[in-house]
Amino acid sequence: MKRIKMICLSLALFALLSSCQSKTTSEETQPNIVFIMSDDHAYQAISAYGTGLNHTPNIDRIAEEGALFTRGFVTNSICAPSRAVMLTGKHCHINGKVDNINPFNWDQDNFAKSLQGAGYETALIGKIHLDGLPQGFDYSNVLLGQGQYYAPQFIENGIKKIIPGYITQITTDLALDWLDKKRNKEKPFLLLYHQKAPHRTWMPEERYLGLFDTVQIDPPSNFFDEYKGRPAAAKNEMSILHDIDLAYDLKLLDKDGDIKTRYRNAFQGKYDRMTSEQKAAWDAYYDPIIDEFKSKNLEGDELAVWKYNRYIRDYLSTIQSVDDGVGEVLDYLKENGLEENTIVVYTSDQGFYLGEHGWFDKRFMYEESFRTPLLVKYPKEIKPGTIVDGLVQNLDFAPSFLDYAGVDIPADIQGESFRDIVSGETTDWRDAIYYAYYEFPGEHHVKRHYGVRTDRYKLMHFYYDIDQWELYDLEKDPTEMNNIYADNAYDDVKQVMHETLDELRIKYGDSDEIDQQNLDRYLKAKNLSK
Ligand code: SGN
Ligand code: CA
Repeated sequence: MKRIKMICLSLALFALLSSCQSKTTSEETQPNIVFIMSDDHAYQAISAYGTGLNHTPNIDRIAEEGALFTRGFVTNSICAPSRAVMLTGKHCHINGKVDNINPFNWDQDNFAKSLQGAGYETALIGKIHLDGLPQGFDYSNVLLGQGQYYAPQFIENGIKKIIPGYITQITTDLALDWLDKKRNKEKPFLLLYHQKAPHRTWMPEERYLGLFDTVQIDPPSNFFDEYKGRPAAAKNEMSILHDIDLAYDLKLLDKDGDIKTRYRNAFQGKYDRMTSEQKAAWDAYYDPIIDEFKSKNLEGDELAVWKYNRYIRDYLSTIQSVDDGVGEVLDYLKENGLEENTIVVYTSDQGFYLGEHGWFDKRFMYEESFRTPLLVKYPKEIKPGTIVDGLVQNLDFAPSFLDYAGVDIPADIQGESFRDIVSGETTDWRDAIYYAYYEFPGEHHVKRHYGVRTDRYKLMHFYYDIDQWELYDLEKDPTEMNNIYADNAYDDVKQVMHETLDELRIKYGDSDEIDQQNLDRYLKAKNLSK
């Protein structure tokens, strides 16, 4: 009798232990998901990535308590398409949102709709940059288009209103308000908390004006790139020296009107949104900089480095407010007993150039804009300090969230759940990723291109009004200065990379015909002909 009791006890214990270790997600344990996305936040500007540019203690907490992805990428380095990929788990040429111009079809499936159908309470707060009433969300309070740093216009469940204050704090307050007061606390929740910052025109919050002024920041080693062997990189409008606007981007809106620039009036409109107190703080900071600029008469390299410093200081200052918001949300989860069962993700809609190749902006498949920061924590399942080196893309968010929630992943989703590589359950993962960028002719003049990246190599094809292939050995040339496409020593690599690219285009259903249709649609929307 005693023996039978012992066996029963052991069996019960075994069943309990194996249920704890299994990855299945039952309804009672469905995790909450807080998906934080900022806009144009380069991984180089997150201290967890170790570049030393700035200090982001709250974003870093996510990696300390969870996982840091060292190879997070997008499929198309531009805002609205990136968000469409994130929502649908499908490449742009499949979900239809290939550029910032044509509309997004909200009627198609997205992972928020699936989670809603599975009993989740869902909300979307902040920037989404996809026109139309968001579908899949019980509550939405989104920015109108790009949004404004000061006194931004929001659309709450379809109704527009201007909210006074600074955009990043407002977005955080709205997120906290939904978490605390608006959601149904009986249900698991999905919160998309999406910041506009640090998007152009990098307007800092009053309290962070001048935060980086005590340090001289050196531009990256390839800041004075001459684009040898890379004609597509040579022809665009992303140069800090030539294209950044003194008034619009660098805030040199002098009261005398001496500094006349192409976008001065546009920046005046942004400045005019501030209250008189905000303007006073702003002027107290920028007026002496304007005087300094006028008195120095800088030229050439000196001017380029000066502009770089103005740009990077404002950019980093806007990130400090984003980091504060992350801290407030993490604290809320902790203080309300939600920490253990909540997945928190921090990412950006793509990366950004912080002076690499002499640029600001993104769009290219070169590393700094192709890559995006990605940090994920989920105390129940992810060990603190986990490093994930697999090639992950924004394509993988939708299936991963559904997987964590124990909801079926629709068969037509093209991404893959990263859940098992994060937990360490498997190392079996893809070895190549596909990229395509379409917005040309367009702002910043980055040519249409597509390509493939493996762990070590990258092959890209620029087309439309150019026919240029580029190949990089990322191990030997991490800053992509040396196009080795014509180097015979890499003939074998080139062949394998071409084959891999062809395979991926077939796998993801991309083709020249589909591209032509998208091109026609784009040119029509922009009233252009080839
Ligand atoms: C705006 C910016 C561009 C930026 C695009 C796309 N100009 O048009 O510099 O490349 O957005 O950015 S601005 O004068 O309006 O700031 S995206 O992240 O939204 O795709
Ligand atoms: Ca963006």
